[in-house]
Amino acid sequence: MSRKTMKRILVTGATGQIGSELTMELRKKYDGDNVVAAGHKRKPSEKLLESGPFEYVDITSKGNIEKVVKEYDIDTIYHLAAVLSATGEENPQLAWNVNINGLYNVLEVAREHDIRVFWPSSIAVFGPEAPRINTPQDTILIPRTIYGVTKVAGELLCNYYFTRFGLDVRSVRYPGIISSETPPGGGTTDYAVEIFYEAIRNRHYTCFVREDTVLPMMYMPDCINAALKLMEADSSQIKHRTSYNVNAMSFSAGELAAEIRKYIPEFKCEYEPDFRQKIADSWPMSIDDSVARREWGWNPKYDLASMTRDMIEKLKKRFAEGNF
Ligand code: AKB
Repeated sequence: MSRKTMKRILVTGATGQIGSELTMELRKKYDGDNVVAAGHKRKPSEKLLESGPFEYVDITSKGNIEKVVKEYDIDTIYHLAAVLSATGEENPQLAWNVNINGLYNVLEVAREHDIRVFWPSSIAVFGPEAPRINTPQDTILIPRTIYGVTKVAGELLCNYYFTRFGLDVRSVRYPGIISSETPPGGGTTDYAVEIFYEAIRNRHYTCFVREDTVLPMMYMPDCINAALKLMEADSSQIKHRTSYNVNAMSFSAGELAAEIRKYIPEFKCEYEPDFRQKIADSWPMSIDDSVARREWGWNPKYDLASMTRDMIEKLKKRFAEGNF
């Protein structure tokens, strides 16, 4: 493939939970040299550094983003750098600055350089006024967290850039993401990942939400597939330029602990809810994603049982190899 037809991709937040795995997947698909990983605070892994270019980018600086875009002749950006819900409540000013000014800078650079953008929104756009079961694609959005506020504002900004400037920006509303490679940081749904690490390491976990807390979740392979599938879809299929609901599974913290106990029978989970309980209680318990299924063929593969089996297998292997 010539350089012109080959994609030249920038991934912001490439050292994060989703970014680290998405970058490796994109490098497999488009060659390492064509996928620039950009991080800021977290140290990049050896794997990330060895498999393609890495750049330090502060997304609150438009100049920083533009420099990398020009240097590598970028035509696609996966903009994942963000402050999540729990950290956002501890520092709302930081959440606004990173999530809103960062997205604005990316959209401006994309507009000026004719770049396709993927940006993740979240189930955090919904607040207590929205139906909590099978939350529809289009419904009332009055989030109670600053993270949710930045996601609603971000969705509107993306839609504006599409209708006003014709910018090809695409988005999904991710639920909690479960993965075995890079731990999440600062989210309300982080317990659904921590519980696996602690179950394998210590046979014990103190969960920061109640046992009966039900939230929508998704396993990393489906999370990556959602981004790739949406970005590969024909423009005419993408009727929603705010963001798409994407669902995979819903379970309570207690149901997750019970599923893990099938593999680690002595595992004990206790529940000590903290400030994150209130955030979880304001979010949907399940999501109606029929619009994404219909318009661009979204179809998740993993449920609670298959995700848990795979997580335990992968983490046990990593721990046995001393690789964590
Ligand atoms: C969080 O918990 O903040 C995120 C999310 C649901 O967007 N994982």
